[in-house]
Amino acid sequence: MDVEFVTSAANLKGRPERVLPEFAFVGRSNVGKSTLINLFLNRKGMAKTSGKPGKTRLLNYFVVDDAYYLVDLPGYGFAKVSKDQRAGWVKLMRAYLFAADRPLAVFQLLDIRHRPSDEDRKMTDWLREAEIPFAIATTKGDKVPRSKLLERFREIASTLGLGPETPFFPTSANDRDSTADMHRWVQALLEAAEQDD
Ligand SMILES: Nc1nc2c(ncn2[C@@H]2O[C@H](COP(=O)(O)OP(=O)(O)OP(=O)(O)O)[C@@H](O)[C@H]2O)c(=O)[nH]1
Ligand SMILES: [Mg+2]
Repeated sequence: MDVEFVTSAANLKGRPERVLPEFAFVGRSNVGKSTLINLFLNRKGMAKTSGKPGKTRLLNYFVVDDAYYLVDLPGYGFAKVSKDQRAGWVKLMRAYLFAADRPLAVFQLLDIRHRPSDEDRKMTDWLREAEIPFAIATTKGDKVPRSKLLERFREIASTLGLGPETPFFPTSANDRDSTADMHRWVQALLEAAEQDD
């Protein structure tokens, strides 16, 4: 897999000039977006990760195999933000998700250990409203015993009102194979998009 960092955009105007299908990663701060992007790309330091929430504040673009972008989006639910920062985030996210050339699909990340927050639910509602295909990717699978996984998935699905049509990708940063199904989903969407052209 050929991967390159392209650019960090503070707004829609800052998106890369070259238009390619985009797969965006959304989720609360610290959920593990940057970590999962690195795992998916098999590149350790590609997306900057941090123990402190709020690390990713821009739209960070990575190009994969000259074919599509992965976009690391700023997280939400970070307590230490001002009203203005929060409003700026909402504006940027909605502009991005509802743009004419919006992402081809979105991975919404959820920490497997926690019940989705009100903000997670709002994000799912936006994705439905924008009619963007989305999948749930759970993170930090290593922190939950296998015997509890099914229970965790059920709670997530019921809290967010997800039906069986929503793909569910359980991942764990210590298990690179856990992104295999995400790769397959990306390829399937790219092929379907090509046929639509
Ligand atoms: N144990 C474990 N820790 C993880 C996993 N995924 C992420 N982490 C840790 O969670 C913390 C946050 O990860 P990031 O990838 O920086 O989170 P982020 O969602 O990009 O955060 P922001 O950029 O602040 O929005 C880091 O300390 C990671 O090492 C996982 O699957 N298992
Ligand atoms: Mg990040």
